[in-house]
Amino acid sequence: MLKFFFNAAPNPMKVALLLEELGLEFEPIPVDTRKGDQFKPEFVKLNPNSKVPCIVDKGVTVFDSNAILLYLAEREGKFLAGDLGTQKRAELLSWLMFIATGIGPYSGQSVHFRHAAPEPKEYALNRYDFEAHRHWSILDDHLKHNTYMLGDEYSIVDMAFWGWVRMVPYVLGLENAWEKYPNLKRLLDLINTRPAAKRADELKTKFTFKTELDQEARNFLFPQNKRLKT
Ligand SMILES: N[C@@H](CCC(=O)N[C@@H](CS)C(=O)NCC(=O)O)C(=O)O
Repeated sequence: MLKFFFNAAPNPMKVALLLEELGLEFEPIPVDTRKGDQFKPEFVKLNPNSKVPCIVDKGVTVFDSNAILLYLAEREGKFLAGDLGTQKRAELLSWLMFIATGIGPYSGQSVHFRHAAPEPKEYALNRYDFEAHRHWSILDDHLKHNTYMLGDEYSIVDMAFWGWVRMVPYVLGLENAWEKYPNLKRLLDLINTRPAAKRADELKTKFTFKTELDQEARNFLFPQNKRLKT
């Protein structure tokens, strides 16, 4: 059976949604990153990047969330919104990579500098907050004229979007984020009506993950801090 290594963070949640949408049978395997499970040798053999998500299925290992979305959607021939060589295919690749290389990293750094980094952090926070807003504004504008990310058809790009968009108020530190970005909220609400989204969301409730961001968790999540002078 397909093994799904995950936690409740945005990148694994994209894959949880696709697995549920495809109706594939899978074994969820929790990776508690605040306890350092991502660095266990047996996990690093599967994902040398020591991050979730990762899947192993039929002898094939895939890591990195958007790679997994593309791999499974192509294998199953679903949620791709168009055939190879079409304009829709080009849009799918463009938006999928935009989410992978823009939305994810800038939102992640915005969270880090807003909620976890020590002072002084004004310069870094300003940069990542600015870039997170810039990336989310592009999606909000795009969604003014499109029901889903690729127009009328629900695809893996919407699933990649769903993983992160749920975090937008936290990413931007804005309780009223949805007033600023109503089109993001509209698509979030639309995806949330899907039974697969409910099931994906419920997955984390079946396991207990460490929630405290204590020194042990910080050492695992922010290993770069070892290099700082104390
Ligand atoms: N590019 C990777 C990023 C994966 C990633 O950053 N995963 C986070 C959870 S969303 C993680 O494993 N964090 C634990 C750590 O950094 O040690 C992907 O899209 O899968």
